[in-house]
Amino acid sequence: MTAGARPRFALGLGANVGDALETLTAAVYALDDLDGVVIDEVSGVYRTPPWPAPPDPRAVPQDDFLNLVVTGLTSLDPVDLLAELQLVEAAFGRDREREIRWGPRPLDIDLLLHGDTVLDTEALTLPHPRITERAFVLVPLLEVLPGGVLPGGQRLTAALQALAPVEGIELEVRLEDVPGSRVPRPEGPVGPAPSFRRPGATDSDPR
Ligand code: A4P
Ligand code: MG
Repeated sequence: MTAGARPRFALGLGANVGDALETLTAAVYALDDLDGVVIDEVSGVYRTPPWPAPPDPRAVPQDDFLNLVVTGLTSLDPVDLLAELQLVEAAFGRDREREIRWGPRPLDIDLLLHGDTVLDTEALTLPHPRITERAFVLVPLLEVLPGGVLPGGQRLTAALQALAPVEGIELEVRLEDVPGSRVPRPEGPVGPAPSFRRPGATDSDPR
C-alpha cells in the first residue's frame, strides 16, 4: 500500500489516574510503535475539568484530566485500529469491568476520525459521536487540524464557538521529542516528566 493511500486518523487521549503526564507520553510512543500506525502530529497537553460538569446530574466527582490529540497515518481499518487502541488502554491499566462511565481512568483513547469514514455500529461510531460537545477534544484537535472539517461538513471552529464560553482548559505542557512533536516550538522546549523512560528503551536507542 502506498503512503498516499493510508487514511489520516485522529485520536483523543485522556488520563486522570496516576501520573497522567507520564502515561500520555508513554502512550504516544506505544501508539507509534503499533504495526501499521505512524503518529505525525501531537497537540499540547491540556489540563481540563471533568466533563460532564456540575450541575449536570451525570457529573462524577474526580480529578482534572490531562488531554491531548494525536494524528497519524494508518494502514489499519477502523475496527482493527480501535481494537489496537483498546489493547494500549489495557496495557496502561484501564479496566472497563471496574470503572464507571465518564469516571476516572488511567488512560482513555477515543478514535475521533478515520479519514472520511462515517460509521454507526454498536462497537464503533465515526466520527466519534461526542466530538462537538467537548471542548477538551476540540481545543487540542484544532491545534493539529487547523481549519478541520468533519465528514458531513461541520467546521471544528464552528463547533468550538457553539460551546463558548469555554472555561478551565489550560495548556499544561508541550511534549518534546515524542513521535509527531514539531520542533522548534514557539513557546520553547518543555520536556516530558523527568522520570519518564520509554518502556523497552536501551541506552543505545535514541528514541
Ligand atoms: N465506541 C464507539 N465509537 C467509538 C469511537 N469512535 N472511539 C465504543 C472509541 N470507542 C468507541 O467507550 C465505550 C465503547 O464505545 C467502546 O467499547 C467502543 O466499542 P469507552 O472508552 O469504553 O467508554 P467511555 O470512555 O466511558 O465512554 P465514552 O462515551 O467513549 O466516553 P469518553 O468520550 O471516552 O469519555 N472529561 C475530560 N475533561 N477529559 C476526558 O478525557 N473523558 C471521559 C470519557 C469523560 N470525561 C472527560 C474525559
Ligand atoms: Mg472512551
